[in-house]
Amino acid sequence: MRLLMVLGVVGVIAGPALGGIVISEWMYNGLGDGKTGEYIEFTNVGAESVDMTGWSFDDSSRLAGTVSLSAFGVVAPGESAILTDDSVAVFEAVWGLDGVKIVGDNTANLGRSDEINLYDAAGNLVDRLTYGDQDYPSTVRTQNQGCNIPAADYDYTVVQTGWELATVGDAYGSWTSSRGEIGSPGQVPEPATLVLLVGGLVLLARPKR
Ligand SMILES: [Ca+2]
Ligand SMILES: [Ca+2]
Ligand SMILES: [Ca+2]
Repeated sequence: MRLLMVLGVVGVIAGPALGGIVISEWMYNGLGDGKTGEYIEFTNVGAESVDMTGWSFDDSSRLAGTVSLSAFGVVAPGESAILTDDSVAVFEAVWGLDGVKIVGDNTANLGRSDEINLYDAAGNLVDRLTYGDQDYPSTVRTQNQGCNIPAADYDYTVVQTGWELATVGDAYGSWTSSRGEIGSPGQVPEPATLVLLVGGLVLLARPKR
């Protein structure tokens, strides 16, 4: 009984997001015309597919339903999907992507200090990231460079010091877009790496369900 209670508490601390879709990378401004090219990467870090029909995004206004993510459809374990303010065609072209799920023309745009909110089909908050190098000193400013969130930190909802801007050839496989941005949209570490980094937390979170 005592063990179950301890495991339950740990599960709450680990947070519910670890079982499914998480925010895994973001870049608030890019090098497109009018500084477009921002993107948010969502990744299914769970063991089962997630149907994102009816899911939505909003920025700091925190309103479920603002930007539909239904077009992602079913996202497989380990798969990442992208929301951007570029058109889908432009984003695919500048990053050289093929086959990555992308929702384009995002109208709830990200600023230097802003928030990413992910809601499921019932309007429940699934994951959140509040960020801004002015509000949170010594944290990243993701202008023209993405920041991949370390897998061990997926449960955080506020930007952490120590998270790093993407550099070419980093552990996330980041590369340079044709416009000169650096990031790894649609790509996360190999599943084996994810298991090593998150495995312990997932195991601890499991008894909660
Ligand atoms: Ca922006
Ligand atoms: Ca998170
Ligand atoms: Ca990435």
